[in-house]
Parts: sequence; structure tokens; C-alpha cells
Amino acid sequence: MAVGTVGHLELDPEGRPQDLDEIQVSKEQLLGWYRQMALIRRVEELAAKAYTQRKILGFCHLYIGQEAVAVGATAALEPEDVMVTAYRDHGHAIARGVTPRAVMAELFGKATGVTQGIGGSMHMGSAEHNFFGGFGIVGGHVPLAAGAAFASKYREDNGVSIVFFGDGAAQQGAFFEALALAQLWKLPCIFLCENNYYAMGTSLERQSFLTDMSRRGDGVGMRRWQFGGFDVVDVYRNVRRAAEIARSGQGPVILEAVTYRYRGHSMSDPAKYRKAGELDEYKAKDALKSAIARLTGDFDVPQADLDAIKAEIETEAQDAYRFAEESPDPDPAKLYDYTYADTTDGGT
Ligand SMILES: Cc1ncc(C[n+]2csc(CCOP(=O)(O)OP(=O)(O)O)c2C)c(N)n1
Ligand SMILES: [Mg+2]
Repeated sequence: MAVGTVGHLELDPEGRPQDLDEIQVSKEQLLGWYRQMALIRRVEELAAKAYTQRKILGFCHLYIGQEAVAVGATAALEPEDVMVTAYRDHGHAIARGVTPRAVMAELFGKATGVTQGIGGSMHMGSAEHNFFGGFGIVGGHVPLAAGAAFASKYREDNGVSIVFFGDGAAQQGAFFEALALAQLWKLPCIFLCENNYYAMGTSLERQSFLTDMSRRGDGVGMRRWQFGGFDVVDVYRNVRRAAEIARSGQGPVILEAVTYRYRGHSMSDPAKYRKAGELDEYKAKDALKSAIARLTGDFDVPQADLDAIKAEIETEAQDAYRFAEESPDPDPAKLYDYTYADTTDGGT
């Protein structure tokens, strides 16, 4: 029995905890999440502008439309928990606490970027934030989270790992292997599929028989459920419950957040493959609109407060852009740092 629809997918309630509404969310929490989502979007809008001006080169995959997933999921975890994601990673970095300055400078390939301008758009990462990337190999990053979860279990440090991946990645071999071992060893890991309906230009129905990727867990006996990923409060509640399960030693959980990306796959994709009207249908469920509706409806937040947040965000995003523009390029002498080991003087 379906409990509702999100887009053209029926939401499957099987396995989903029934007590999610009991998880309280305060006005301050929701204001913070709204601010983060709006900031991520504005930073990416400016990144898109910089890309068209050739200030950002190489690949650049925007997260616009999916912000509620990264923000809600990050809020549901502890700062010590390990987070791993794919190449659509700018929003996850900011949600994890990396500054917009460090993200934008990384996009510009500058020395002040979060990975010193060496990684670029697809390889955001910050050990300080327990944010382990940012990976370009589709599905290849999923076992890394299982490995981090293994480390947590081995060290008994009470940590949980989360990995974000796409619907396309849920077809990849390394992904299946990670699921199998994580379940066998009852690792504290959350596998979170951001199903945005497309793997590059290929729609979900054309690339997968099953369209609820949480069902990938069935084959290994993993706890799994699916939820709508447009409302940050929903995301928070679902991931909170998954984290409680994983942290309590009951083993991993695989979740699917149904979401949608507004832009093309990357900056070079005009996204002409979409069905007519599809984009507008999803924009009606927009994460920022949903948060505003909750803030004004449930918490009586006045419009003036929301306007003030918007103005702050504009200042912060513009500051990040200027900072990136004015920052120095990386030192060419450091080109091979972190690529080759130094074997001079007997080093190995
Ligand atoms: C192993 C591998 N195969 C193919 C590619 C090329 N590729 C880059 S992104 C992508 C689609 C992935 O789609 P999805 O996992 O749904 O993520 P989304 O882009 O929707 O966030 C493909 C096939 C790659 N980077 N790595
Ligand atoms: Mg996808």
C-alpha cells in the first residue's frame, strides 16, 4: 500500500518507522536549515555565473533542487560521523560546515579552496569536518563509507557513516558489494540514495527495472525505506531514525530520498531530455518553498525575518565569490603533492 506520491513515484511505506512525527523540530532548527539551503542555492547560482564566464573550468555539477537532502541528513547526524558523497558535492560540503568561501575558491581552482585548489568541483573534502569527499567514480565511493563504518565498529567509537549516491550509482558493482558486507558485519552505515530521476541524460525508467533504490537492500536483508526528499523536516526525521538504528548496533540502513535536480547533469548539459512540464512539477515541491511554508505556517515567522536572512545570504555568497576571485592560484611547485610519494632520502 502506498502512503503518498512524490513526483510520479508512489511512496512505499514498507519498513519506514511509523513514529517519525514524534521527532520534534524547533523554530531555530528550521530557520538554520532554511538558511543553509538558501545559502547553498545562492552559492551555486553564482558558481553557474562564474562557469559561464570561464572563471570555473572543468566539471561542475550543481545540486540546485536537492538541497533538503544534504541539509536534513547532515542535521540528523553528529559532527564526528563520517560523511562521503559523490561528485555533486558542493551542498554537502556547506551543510557539513565548510565555508562558502572555501567551496567557491575550490571551484575557482584557488589555493584558498577547501582542498587547496587541487580537487575542484568533484573533490570537495575536509578531514576537519569528517567530510571524506567528493568522488568522481560513480558508485566507487560507496565502499569507503562501509570501511569507515567498519573502523567505527572496530574502535567502538559509537560513530555512524553516511554515504550519498545517485540512482545511477545504485547499478554499480562496488555498491552491491558494499551493501553485502555492511549487512553481514552489521556495520553502522547509512546508504542514502538521492534519486533525482536521471543518471546523466538517462531517465530512471530507462536505466533500472526497480525504481525504488532502497529495494536494493532486500537482496542482502538490509533494513530499508523510501521517503520524499523535498521537505527538509522529512529528511531530518527519516535520517534521524536511520542513524538511531545504525548507532544502536542493529546494522546498516538503506534509504531512498526522492528528489530532483533543476539544472542539467553538469554545466555542459542543457537537459533537453526532460518531459515537457516535468521541471515545473518539481519546482512546485521546492525545498525552500516547503521550508518557508512551515516557518510561516507552523512557527509564525514574519516575512521580515525571512527577508533579513535572504539579505545575509546574498552578502555571504557575494563575499565568497569575491574571495575566490581575489585568491591566489596554487603554487605550481605543489602540482604533484598528494599524487606521488616522495621517495628521495630513503622515503617510501
Ligand atoms: C564508474 C563510472 N562510470 C561512468 C561514469 C560517467 N558518469 C558520470 S556521472 C554519471 C551518472 C550518475 O548518475 P547518478 O548516480 O544518478 O548521480 P546524479 O548525477 O544524478 O547525482 C555517469 C554515468 C563515471 N563517472 N564513473
Ligand atoms: Mg541521478
